[in-house]
Amino acid sequence: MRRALALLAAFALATGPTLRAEAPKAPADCIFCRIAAGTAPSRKVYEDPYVLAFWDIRPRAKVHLLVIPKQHVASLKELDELPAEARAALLSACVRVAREEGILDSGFRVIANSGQDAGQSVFHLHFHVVGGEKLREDAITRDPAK
Ligand code: DGP
Repeated sequence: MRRALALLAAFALATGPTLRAEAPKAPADCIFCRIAAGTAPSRKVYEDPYVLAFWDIRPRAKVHLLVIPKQHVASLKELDELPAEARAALLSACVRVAREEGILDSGFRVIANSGQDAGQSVFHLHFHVVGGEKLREDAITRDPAK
């Protein structure tokens, strides 16, 4: 019995870091972490235990909101590091804020720029929820200059 327990303990020590889901470290200067923590200002429209939604500081449509997870992950590439509840809450929040801003039926777009080629500028996962007017059809294209 003692031998079995010792083996179990050795196994737990050996595999611990891979089995444990550790929250990724956020950069100290992450602006969206600071907004989520309430130490930087934002025009908040929705909050639950997993996500926060607020107006984009540089709106490019009549309605332009950002939906972020409170837990830091850099981009969609790291989506699987979030718990399933947060992943579900993110999409639900996109629909919810679209409804609350009155753009659910007129139409809206949800965009997540991920990485350099997509032009991501803030490396804390966020979904742009845009609408409130006719959006350009070609918002997802190759840069014609390249
Ligand atoms: P992206 O390019 O996809 O990484 O979008 C980042 C967006 O974040 C961009 O539209 C501007 C917005 N943004 C950057 N800093 C702030 C901020 O401090 N507050 C708010 N509300 N939005 C910000």
